[in-house]
Amino acid sequence: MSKQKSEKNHNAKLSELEQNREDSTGKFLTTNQGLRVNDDQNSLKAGDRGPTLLEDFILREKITHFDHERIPERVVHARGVAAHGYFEAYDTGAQYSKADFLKAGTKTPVFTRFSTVAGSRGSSDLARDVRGFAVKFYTEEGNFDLVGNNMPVFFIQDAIKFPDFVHAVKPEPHNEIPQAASAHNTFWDFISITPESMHMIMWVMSDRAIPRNLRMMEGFGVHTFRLIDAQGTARFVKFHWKPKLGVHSVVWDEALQISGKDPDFHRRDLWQAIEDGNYPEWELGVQIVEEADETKFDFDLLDPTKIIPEELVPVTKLGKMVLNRNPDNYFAETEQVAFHLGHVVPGIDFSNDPLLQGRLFSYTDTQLKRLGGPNFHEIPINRPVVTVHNGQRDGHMRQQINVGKTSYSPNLLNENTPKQAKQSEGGFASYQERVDGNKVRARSKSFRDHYSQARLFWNSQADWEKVHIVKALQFELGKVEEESVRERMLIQLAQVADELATRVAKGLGLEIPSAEGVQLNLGVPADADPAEYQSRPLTGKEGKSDALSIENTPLNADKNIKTKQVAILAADGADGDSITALKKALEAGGAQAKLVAPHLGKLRTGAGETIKIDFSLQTTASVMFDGVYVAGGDKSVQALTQQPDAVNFINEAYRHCKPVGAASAGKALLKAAAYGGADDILQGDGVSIDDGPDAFVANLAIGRFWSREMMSEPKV
Ligand code: HDD
Repeated sequence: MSKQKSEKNHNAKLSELEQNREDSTGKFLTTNQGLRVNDDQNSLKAGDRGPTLLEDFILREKITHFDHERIPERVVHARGVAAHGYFEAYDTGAQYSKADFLKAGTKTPVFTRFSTVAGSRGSSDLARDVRGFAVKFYTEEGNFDLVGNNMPVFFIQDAIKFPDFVHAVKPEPHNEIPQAASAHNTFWDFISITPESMHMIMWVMSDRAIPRNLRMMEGFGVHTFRLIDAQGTARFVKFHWKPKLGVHSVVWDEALQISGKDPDFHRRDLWQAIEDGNYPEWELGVQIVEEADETKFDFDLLDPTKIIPEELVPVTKLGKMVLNRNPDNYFAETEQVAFHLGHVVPGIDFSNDPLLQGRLFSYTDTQLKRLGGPNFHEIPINRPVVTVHNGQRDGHMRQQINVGKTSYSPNLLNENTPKQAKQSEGGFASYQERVDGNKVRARSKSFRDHYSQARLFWNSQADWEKVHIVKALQFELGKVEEESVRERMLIQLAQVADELATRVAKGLGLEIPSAEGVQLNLGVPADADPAEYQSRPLTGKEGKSDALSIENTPLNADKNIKTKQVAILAADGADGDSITALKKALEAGGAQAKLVAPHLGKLRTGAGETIKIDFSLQTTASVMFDGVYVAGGDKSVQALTQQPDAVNFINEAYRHCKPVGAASAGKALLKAAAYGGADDILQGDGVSIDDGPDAFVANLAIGRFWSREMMSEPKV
């Protein structure tokens, strides 16, 4: 590791990792035993045309290690990307939690991993899916892991259903198709008879499931947790991560294309933003509910398919997270990091959410398989920044050399140490919740409201968001081969909102069937009366919650162009001044301009200057950018109109509702790209024909122009 990189954005965890970093620059090649290797090109043979000798320990060591390079991928969340950074506490948290890392001004190193859920490690970033959002805080009291998602609810209410749910969404077992996609029979079969999933389905069918990048999505702890203050008072909380850049998504057609053009789109974006110094930031917040208020809502705080609407309980910000350094090695850090909900510190505790309770088992168990044994906490990325002392010993790959004779307690040979810590000394003591109940396998009646928050979500969406949800469902159910599954889904959607079901049904060419006789899985134990488990009927009071709509996220209020990517299309003969002026205006606002031309290398402007080209039309596409601008210069524009890729570039950007701009000569390319009336494109919202950059930059700040989609796409 170069000294410069290892010292960049330094924190306690990064310096702790220093002892494990290896840098081969300028060094001799050695075996794993440190022996210098003289010939790494040829195996040891009996004569230069003879057989290889078993004696060749160098060959054997190299091949054996290679043969064992792979470990099992995560059973879910296999594809991910991660970064280092820090969390800095505001002065708000200490009154609710005694956790050391929430004391005002405390800076704690973090390692954050984002992931898709269903796809395998080599799948595409742009699958329609939930995104994992897992943060490891290396606090002075030990590691705290907040293992959440970018959606605030989950598909199921009880962890015992997790394997069923995952088996349904994963590729089908007989042919392992489709990869990283929920658009298939088994997923929708399961969902169509599982009403508790309907709220989550609304989120997954919304644009939240196809983020523009990982820096522009929210995160949620999902479950209700507890914060415990210095006096021992507990309060229920829901954790939220709010991105500084607001919430942004792509459209489905874009997602499909990005999956082919750059399957690493999100991973690349995060990496590049950090390398460019555009450090992503989120604020951590909590919704706080006093214990006395636990039952005052018309949903159960322990039910992970429910949110607490922000209108009922606002989010109190506790601090901010900044990701400011990429890992040095993907496998060592991003692949080997092991998160677990049960990694908590004093001041944070659990609730009885049955999904949370099951997760408390699953995460350590899965690491034993994935990382191969009980010492995975010793892997550098998983080590806390504080020292570890206990009587646990041995196991595969043990790193720690425990000195002394005692690995048991009580002992007097080592003064009964390591010793227990009092709470005043930082010892963790579980919150003493009073629990009194019969041992039952059952689901609380308070969990039987399956539809009202799904409807709340639907009601809260802007018109364009509703269009996207309808289209997503038409796509997903359109890929389902069994008509009975499609029909059952229409019955489910009709419970959420008639309008939703009717619009989806139109695309499927189906009528909404009667719900009579459909056997739903309502979590009924074999000996119970199904009537007792019926979903609670909607009350008609579902209303709206502004925070649920992407349209209302902070960036959309505070419009800016920070970190947006713009393609400037040009060919030889382009007007260099129009390129320079736009670049300057974009960079002044924190956006990035890339010059895209028919060929790579240098572009020769009309005035004879040369400008470096960033991408050829072959190596990029409009779906990689937030907006497209056509440089001036008749010769350049004429050349571009002859290039199908350039015409397509504009056509797609327009279709995806992005800002499209052109210097006045560029009109010709826009017209060539128009579908429908050739002049319509010039009048479209968010289309600017202007020799100066101002109008284009203003449109870029707005983002997408959904009115175009409403006009040009088939109505759904
Ligand atoms: Fe999980 C990984 C988030 C329910 C069992 N989960 C995993 C990761 C995230 C989540 C972000 C990836 C961590 C990483 O980057 O390494 N999981 C969630 C959320 C859930 C949830 C927000 C619901 C609120 N998970 C859930 C249940 C179970 C699991 C109910 C099992 C009963 N999850 C796992 C796992 C994984 C995992 C099998 C796979 C890899 C790993 O743990 O380390 O144990």
